[in-house]
Amino acid sequence: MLCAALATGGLIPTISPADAGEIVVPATAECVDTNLRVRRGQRVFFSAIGTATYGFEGPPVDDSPVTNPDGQRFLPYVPSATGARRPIDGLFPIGRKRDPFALVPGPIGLLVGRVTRDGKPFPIGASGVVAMPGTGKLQLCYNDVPGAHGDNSGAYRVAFG
Ligand SMILES: [Ca+2]
Repeated sequence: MLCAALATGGLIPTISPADAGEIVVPATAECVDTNLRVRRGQRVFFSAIGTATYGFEGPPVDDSPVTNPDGQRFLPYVPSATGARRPIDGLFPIGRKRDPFALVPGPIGLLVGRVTRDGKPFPIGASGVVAMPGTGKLQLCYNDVPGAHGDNSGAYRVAFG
């Protein structure tokens, strides 16, 4: 009883500092293992950087946009309705592309997690604390349609703790 009381006494279960780590998530790999074992309800902090691409997209984009871990997309120029591409110094945001068939139905390129191979993928994004939906080994994934990761490029670097 005492243990149960302690477990529900308002303490937020987090992972041990010793289990904190960093991993590269290539966009070509559907998911990669973190070697972090988590428990359901445990809160894990994530911070992700980097850019990747999900493959060629037809009109009106007609190019291979770059994504960030929040699933925002960018082009290295300013597109126009006429097809003209005005060069810029940096990246031009073109919004998210929601795909109902992606690992997580939602933005392509989003950083996604799942607990064990068979777990249901859940959104993470670029930064934040996420309560783990299950118990087991945590995997991190690039949100794309399963089987469609082969034409991707780039990677996200993800710190967790
Ligand atoms: Ca793809």
